[in-house]
Amino acid sequence: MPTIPPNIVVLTGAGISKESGLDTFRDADGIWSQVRLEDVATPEGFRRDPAMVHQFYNARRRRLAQGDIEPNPAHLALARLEREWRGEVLIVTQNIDDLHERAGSDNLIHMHGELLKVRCRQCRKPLVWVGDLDTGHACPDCGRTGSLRPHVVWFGEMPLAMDRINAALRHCGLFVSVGTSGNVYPAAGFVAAVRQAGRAHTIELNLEPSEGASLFHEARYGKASDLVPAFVEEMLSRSGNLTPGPI
Ligand code: BJW
Repeated sequence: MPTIPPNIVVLTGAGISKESGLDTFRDADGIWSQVRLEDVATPEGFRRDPAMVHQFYNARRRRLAQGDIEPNPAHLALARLEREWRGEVLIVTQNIDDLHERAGSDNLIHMHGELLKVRCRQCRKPLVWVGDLDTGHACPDCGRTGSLRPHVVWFGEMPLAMDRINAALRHCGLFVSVGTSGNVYPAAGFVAAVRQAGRAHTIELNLEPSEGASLFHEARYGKASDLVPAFVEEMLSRSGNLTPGPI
């Protein structure tokens, strides 16, 4: 009987993009030390002051477009894993940057949305948007002015593609969490969901133990650009593409 390699789900967070030059949220120098999340990452904040929220995301969109922001070895290694692993590799990212795509990952879900898209609150259509957005812009589809908002998931809003994510978590043989602090649900609950399904080995790769660290079978601590390429090399060099732990 041929060995069937297990499907892999990789959850990524802001830590994977830190070495590409993008700020995390909750580290000492992170985004939440610069702005109040209630002001910029809630629907209430956007209703109160849309211009200020646009300014916050415009600055991040401009930063993402700067020449020095590029995928780092961790993004590139995950794209290699998807190409060379004989089972399915699904990346579920909480990040709104496009560094996984730029690294070559195809099977990717942006559960918290995408910085380079906006959507119309009237006709709900997401659109690619690379420049600045302000309250004077009209939706190119329905023509309504002031109805465009960043295509991101704020606190109190439902993350995207949850049905597909939950199905993948139930059926994977390996769950890997990279560069996330485990503070924000539902992503913070994925490891528990995987453990409950009882099939998969679980690994955390992070700079430091996350909030849910004790729930993982295995953990490695250090920079994503060191840990992820080493982990991928290890996975691909195992004969038959088998996981490191029991499945
Ligand atoms: C490195 C590194 C290196 C550094 N190498 N590693 C009470 C209990 C439970 C849940 C809730 C509750 N009250 C409210 C909730 C729900 C709420 C929530 O979780 N709140 C918590 C704060 C408690 N969640 C929601 O509201 C979500 N929706 C939801 O639950 O819907 C269900 C529902 C809706 C309505 C009614 C009923 C039910 C939505 C969450 C949306 C999160 N949005 C944001 C902003 C997105 C857009 C943007 O980017 O601006 O998403 S917040 C922010 O946090 C962003 C991130 O994706 C997310 C996670 O952060 P992440 O990635 O973990 O970053 P950090 O900074 O926290 O961690 C980085 C890690 O990397 C650290 O550990 C570092 O050590 C490490 N690191 N350098 C490796 N070089």
